[in-house]
Amino acid sequence: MRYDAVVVGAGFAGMYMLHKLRGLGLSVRVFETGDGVGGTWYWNRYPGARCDVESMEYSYSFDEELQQEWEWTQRYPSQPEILRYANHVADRFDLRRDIQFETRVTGAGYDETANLWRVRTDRGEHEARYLITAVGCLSAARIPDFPGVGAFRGPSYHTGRWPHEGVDFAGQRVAVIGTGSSGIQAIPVIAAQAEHVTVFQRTANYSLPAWNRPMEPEYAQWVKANYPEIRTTMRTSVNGVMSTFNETSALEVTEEDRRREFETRWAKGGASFLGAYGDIAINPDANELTAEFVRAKIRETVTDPRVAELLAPKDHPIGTKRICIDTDYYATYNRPNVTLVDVRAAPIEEITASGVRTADAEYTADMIVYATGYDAMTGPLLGIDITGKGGLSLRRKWEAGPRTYLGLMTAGFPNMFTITGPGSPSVLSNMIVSIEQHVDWIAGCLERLRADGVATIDADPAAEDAWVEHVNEVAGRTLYMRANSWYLGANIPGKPRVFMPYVGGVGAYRSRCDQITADGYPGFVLSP
Ligand code: NA7
Repeated sequence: MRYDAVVVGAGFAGMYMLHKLRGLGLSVRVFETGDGVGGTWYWNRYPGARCDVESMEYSYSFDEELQQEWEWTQRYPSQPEILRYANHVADRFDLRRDIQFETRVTGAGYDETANLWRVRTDRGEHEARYLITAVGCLSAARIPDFPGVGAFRGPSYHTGRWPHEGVDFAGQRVAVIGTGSSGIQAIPVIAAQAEHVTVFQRTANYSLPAWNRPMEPEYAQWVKANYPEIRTTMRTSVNGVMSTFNETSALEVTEEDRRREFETRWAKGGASFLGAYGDIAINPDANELTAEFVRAKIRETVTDPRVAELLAPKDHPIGTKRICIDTDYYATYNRPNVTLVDVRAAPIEEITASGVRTADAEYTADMIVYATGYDAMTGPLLGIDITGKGGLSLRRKWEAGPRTYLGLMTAGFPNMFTITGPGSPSVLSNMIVSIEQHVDWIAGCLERLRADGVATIDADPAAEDAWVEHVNEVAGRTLYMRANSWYLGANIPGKPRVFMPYVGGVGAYRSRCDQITADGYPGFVLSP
């Protein structure tokens, strides 16, 4: 079949892109691997899965009635609630009729002569003028290649591919590998049900309390009444959220003032803690003061000093790996049925038929939960065999790391857009804010191309080089480069060490994109 646009993925990005393109009168087909909408929130059904952005902010802003009618029940939305919301949006805007579920896009090649994308799926081929990827940044789930992964006798699960029917942990000895956001959310919930949980930690992570609670109706009402200003604040902020970012340096205030500020933000809960001072992300001393406050909280909470020391992160500055937001994470280690194993000291050597063997011990388990993360940002895109002009493959082009202009296009792949691609602020922000901005920009661009009779748009290689350099330069001014994070691809052996997201902030990024539109798309090559 031939369409004006093919969109890959029916998560929040793909759904909104479909809605916008329909509004332009384009014929659109969305292909989605899962059998429902929701993307990340469709796949991540592990116990405790919850968004780390507050619900009133983690929602679409494009439709006034939608944002007024939907009622969130908790301060931080749980996975089932977000999935209900995604389904509500799909129903409300009648999206499903243009989404083909249970269909994986396996490849796409640009046909220069016909100026068309030929899109291959596991259920047939299609053609489209525009190819728009809405594949998510954290959707290529990854289990490390431990020897013996297949040898384990019991069931094993990756948090990002959780069975829809759920998992019963009662009476089970569960091994959990990984202590990123997913592990930190799942461990307390699993520990409350299982006979025993053994947590395998390679890197201690900083986690802040969520203090999740039912939504206060007055608060929801206040936000709804003030959405126009609130959404503007979010869109022009650094991270796409409403919370206040204090510009003062942590080093300019007295110890007493600092403690008060940290305590206030800690008591409030959530990631706004990191907005306490303007230099936490850039000044090592300011960062260390912040990190030490969190370590002290961990030591206060965890009763066994040896365990507390293992949990207190020391090898990377706070905020340089995605901050975790938890419910009872550290206190869970006070339970008699939870054991922490340091696999930095003695790495996992093998998964055996009966459990996990590290360099110095063997741990028996009935189940293994892999909370081991993703091939982030590039993984989902390079999982598709994409070829551009002259048969250039994206895998080849990005061999030494992703290269994009604004995270929106990559030179040599005309009429292909990436929503929240590498080089955009996406994963450093409230994803929905970034998604809406990208979708609006792309839709505006397509409308303009049509009006001006432009047949192809491509990124100019020189503009792309300059953007990649700028992304690196801005990241280099921060402490982000000091952590072995998935932002840098460091979690995947052999992946090029390139800082993938843009740390300049969603507000600055938006202004730049808007300016480019206003100036007639400098940095892009338009052909009639
Ligand atoms: P993350 O944050 O990538 O966490 C993965 C965890 O798995 C992390 O603790 C890793 O340790 C650990 N891991 C990965 N490979 C290994 C091996 N080989 N041995 C031991 N431990 C390992 O993924 P999440 O799913 O938790 O969160 C992803 C994002 O989703 C999150 O940032 C939020 O944005 C939402 P490491 O730190 O690499 O030493």
